[in-house]
Amino acid sequence: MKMVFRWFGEGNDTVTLNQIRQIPGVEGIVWALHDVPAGEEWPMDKILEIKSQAELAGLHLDVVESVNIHEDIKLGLPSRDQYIENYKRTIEKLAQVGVKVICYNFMPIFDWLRTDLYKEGPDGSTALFYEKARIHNIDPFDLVHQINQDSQLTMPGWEPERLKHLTTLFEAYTNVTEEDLWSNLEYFLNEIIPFAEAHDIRMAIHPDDPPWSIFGLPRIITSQDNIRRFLSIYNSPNNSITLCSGSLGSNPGNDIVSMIHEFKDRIPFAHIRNVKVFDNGDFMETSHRTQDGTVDITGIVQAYHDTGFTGYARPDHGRHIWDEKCRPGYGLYDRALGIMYLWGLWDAYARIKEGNTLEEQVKSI
Ligand code: DNO
Ligand code: MN
Repeated sequence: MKMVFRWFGEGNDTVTLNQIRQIPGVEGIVWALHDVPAGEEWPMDKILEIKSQAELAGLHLDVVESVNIHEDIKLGLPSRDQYIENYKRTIEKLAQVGVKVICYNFMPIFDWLRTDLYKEGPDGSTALFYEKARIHNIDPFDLVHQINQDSQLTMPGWEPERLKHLTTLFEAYTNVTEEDLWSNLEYFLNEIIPFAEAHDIRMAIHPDDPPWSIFGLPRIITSQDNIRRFLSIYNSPNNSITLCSGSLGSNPGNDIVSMIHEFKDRIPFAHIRNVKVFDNGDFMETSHRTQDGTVDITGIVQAYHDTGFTGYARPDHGRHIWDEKCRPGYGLYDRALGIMYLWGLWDAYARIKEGNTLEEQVKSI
């Protein structure tokens, strides 16, 4: 397991590279050019700027999250071909600087969705929260407005520029079914995966967050069955997944441990985090500790260990603790604590394995 940490870039993140390099076992940043709109080709000079910043801090830049997909590709419009061309040009450049994994998602209009960015927990910390009843009653425009007001920094997927066109976007999706989205995804994969293969880059789709339809928009990367279907569309190690335990885990019906065993050769990138799911369908992001939420983080780390996981992992989101002022879900403290929990479990399993081997050796004498 190679530990990495998401960084939003100089001036766009409250966490610094020097802080990141001091978290035990972190070797690289997970990055993106957040100011380049979805669909546009990434400029090489900006890519090189991040490369030199990361290298100066002794961190690699193997993982990009995300190169976002233009809505026209998800909608299957004729203009998608130009956006797919741009995507290929970006892949080419990322390969040149040594990128190995590109995370992306195929969710219509929105990326992750929550109703509160700073919901207070029993211990006074705050975290991202999803209130089912509110989602059913709120107008998407009001939600976008509220989220953008509450967050101090522009969040990926919620760029005001893009969301200004919300009405047009919703209209465009009126008759788009889940099957349409599957076939538009297939078109994208047939174009992109051979290209990614040639450039030695693993494309890793992120599951939908939360993994169900919202505001009537189709969502398809939601379950073990659907991930199986996704992987079979294009059978190649370069067509792979970012297994996000928190996104999938907000549906308690999803068995992440089973997914790790089934999809083990197709997971170059793991997001490991916990959520607490309530009986009424609400969920709250929690600390990484298994007992604090509904997701079996202990079992998940064990499954990665047992399957010999050598990919990249990051703690994904964290709570906001110790009065930290940070990007929602992306503070330093709780994510660093999360990493230490993951290493604790990982190192313990490694020791148990070693122990067994020694025992076996003793037995065989
Ligand atoms: C949620 C986060 C997401 C993720 C994007 C990937 O779990 O990891 O914001 O970054 O959906 O494209
Ligand atoms: Mn995630």
